[in-house]
Amino acid sequence: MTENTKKTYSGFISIIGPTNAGKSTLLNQIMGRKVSIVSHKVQTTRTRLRAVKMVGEKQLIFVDTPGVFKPARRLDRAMVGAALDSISDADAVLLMVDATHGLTQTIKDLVEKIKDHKNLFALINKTDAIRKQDLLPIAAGLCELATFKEIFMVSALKNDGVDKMLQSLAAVIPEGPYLFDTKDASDVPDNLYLAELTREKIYKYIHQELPYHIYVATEKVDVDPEGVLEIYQKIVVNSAGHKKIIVGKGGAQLKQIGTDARHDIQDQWGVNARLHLFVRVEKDWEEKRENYEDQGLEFKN
Ligand SMILES: Nc1nc2c(ncn2[C@@H]2O[C@H](COP(=O)(O)OP(=O)(O)OP(=O)(O)O)[C@@H](O)[C@H]2O)c(=O)[nH]1
Ligand SMILES: [Mg+2]
Repeated sequence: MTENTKKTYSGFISIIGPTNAGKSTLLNQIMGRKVSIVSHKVQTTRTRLRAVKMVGEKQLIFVDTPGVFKPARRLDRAMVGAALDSISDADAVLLMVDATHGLTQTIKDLVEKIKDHKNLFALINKTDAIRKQDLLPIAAGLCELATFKEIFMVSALKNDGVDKMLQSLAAVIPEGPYLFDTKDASDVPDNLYLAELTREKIYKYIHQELPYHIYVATEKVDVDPEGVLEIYQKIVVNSAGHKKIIVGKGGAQLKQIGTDARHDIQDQWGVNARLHLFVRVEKDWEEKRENYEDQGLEFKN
């Protein structure tokens, strides 16, 4: 068979589930490196993110989505909207259940919305965190809610069950031309990814509600004569009180966030970097369209 008669396969797989189930952890494990930020807090991922993974000759385009929860604010609606919109063009849907929470009402409501999809899969994640005998009732409960092609038991954190899952998902990818380059990659623009790393550290160190009310944007990246990246970012908060918390005593908190983010950038990109963080108070930033576009989100009225 010559090169141009070889069959190609390509398709989208949407990872959907409640917030904090481990969707981004799974995507990073699939890609073998960090492409999506992770935190122990809920509502970490804000926008849809695509990552291409070649499994043999098949191109699997994974879509990480914001977790599904009951939206209250405009930002919440944009996040949940981005998640549900991803289902309509998906060739397969992977519903992620957090084994430590089981079949919550959020899962049940979500299954109602997706159960007619022709390639519906479920994944019970965090199998490392519960007893084996507690897994089966979750799987049985899922079977009562919808018809799943397969239910995977996975620990995204420990990379257990991920390869087997990839093989099963690859089997339903339709024949068609490659939609992206055939090298593993994600579609997050560099500036947004750099901002995400800083936002991840804010989720890590700031324990109040505050992380849900900030956003980070990369304003400029320069390269100095020694080849060091000079990265300028703004952290937008909506009150002076929040600014005080982020900056911390004598600037200590901001320094910790910045140092950690810089180390991450240097490790991942193999460069030297200086990270300049500015905290700006912008009351009502959540009501402004341009701040959504900065984050790759659609502004919804
Ligand atoms: N024990 C255990 N923890 C996990 C596993 N997968 C993810 N986690 C943890 O669960 C938390 C949430 O992980 P994320 O990947 O950010 O979850 P998410 O579903 O992307 O969350 P949102 O973006 O907020 O919707 C983090 O603290 C992870 O370390 C797992 O397999 N086992
Ligand atoms: Mg996430």
